[in-house]
Amino acid sequence: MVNEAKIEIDASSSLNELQEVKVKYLGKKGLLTAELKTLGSLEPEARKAKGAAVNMVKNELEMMFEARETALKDAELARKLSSEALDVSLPGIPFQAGGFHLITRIIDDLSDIYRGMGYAVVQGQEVEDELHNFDALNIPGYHPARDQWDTFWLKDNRVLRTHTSPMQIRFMEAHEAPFKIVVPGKVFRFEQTDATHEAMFHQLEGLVVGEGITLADQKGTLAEMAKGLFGSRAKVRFQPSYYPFTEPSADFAVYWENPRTGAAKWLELGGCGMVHPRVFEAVCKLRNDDKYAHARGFAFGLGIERLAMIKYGIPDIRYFFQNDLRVLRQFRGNLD
Ligand code: FA5
Repeated sequence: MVNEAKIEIDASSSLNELQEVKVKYLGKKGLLTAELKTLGSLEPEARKAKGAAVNMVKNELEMMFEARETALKDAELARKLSSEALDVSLPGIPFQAGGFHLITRIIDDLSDIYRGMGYAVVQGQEVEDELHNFDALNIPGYHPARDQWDTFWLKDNRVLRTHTSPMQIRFMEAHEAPFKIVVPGKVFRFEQTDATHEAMFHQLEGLVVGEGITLADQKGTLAEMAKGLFGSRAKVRFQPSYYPFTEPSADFAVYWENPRTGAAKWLELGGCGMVHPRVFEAVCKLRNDDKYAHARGFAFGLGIERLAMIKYGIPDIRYFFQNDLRVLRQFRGNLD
């Protein structure tokens, strides 16, 4: 029986087949079990002898089954391993790394420069009321400056803010002097778009209020910003200008040498000036106290797209917002 079983065990090529052979010999109705059952009818002497013989066969069969089972399992594992093998030397599947938009990166850079000078970076709201966008900034309804800042009106007389300056009012309503803040964010204007004008663009507003603040502090601050943005040789120039909410007012330009072309030029960045007393008056009215009645401070506002266009040689402001990845991908790495 052992020889026959060995042939069948060796011939079984899977664990299932082996199990069938096992049942045939060792199962409840198996051949060996049948032999064991005959023991009862034998004389004690013969039973003892046959019992021992049958047990030996049983042990031998069990060992053979176990050995074959191990061999089949090993073979199965080897087959699986080779079919599921992973070639770690193959190149990986490439994926596109994302990146921040150039405008976001410039806002981050500017915020860092101002944080370094002790400023807080605060956010305003994009939908404003007429009071904060115009009236409290000394731009009453009849004022011609309203034309310059024509914008999108909502049905309830609110507007998409035309500049970040309304945050001057909101911040002073809720905070005490002295303080230094910058406010980056989106602004909106009813513009005929062209290469240098968009209907939505970004500004950075600055406001410093405290005792003894002068226009010299304003100039020093902007010069520091210019050095942070354009390198230690950058300079700042003021030109007389007019804004209803500052007096005196100036437009400021930065002198910058382009490291790629070597060309140097003045670039207009934005407006600035000492906060107009009427702005402080409006704040006192809104706060219902006189804490800002004798305050002094300076304010400035600059256009972020214009800055980016000149620094990075982008010829048309509309490129920023057309989602053309060929434009945007150029600015994923180091900026300078
Ligand atoms: C203002 O908006 C004032 N609030 C700035 C200010 C703040 C002055 C505080 C004094 C004190 P202006 O309208 O000039 O000013 O806009 C400021 C800058 O925004 C401009 O210098 C320009 O860089 C940018 N800008 C203006 N209009 C557009 C436009 N349509 N598209 C892109 N950039 C623009």
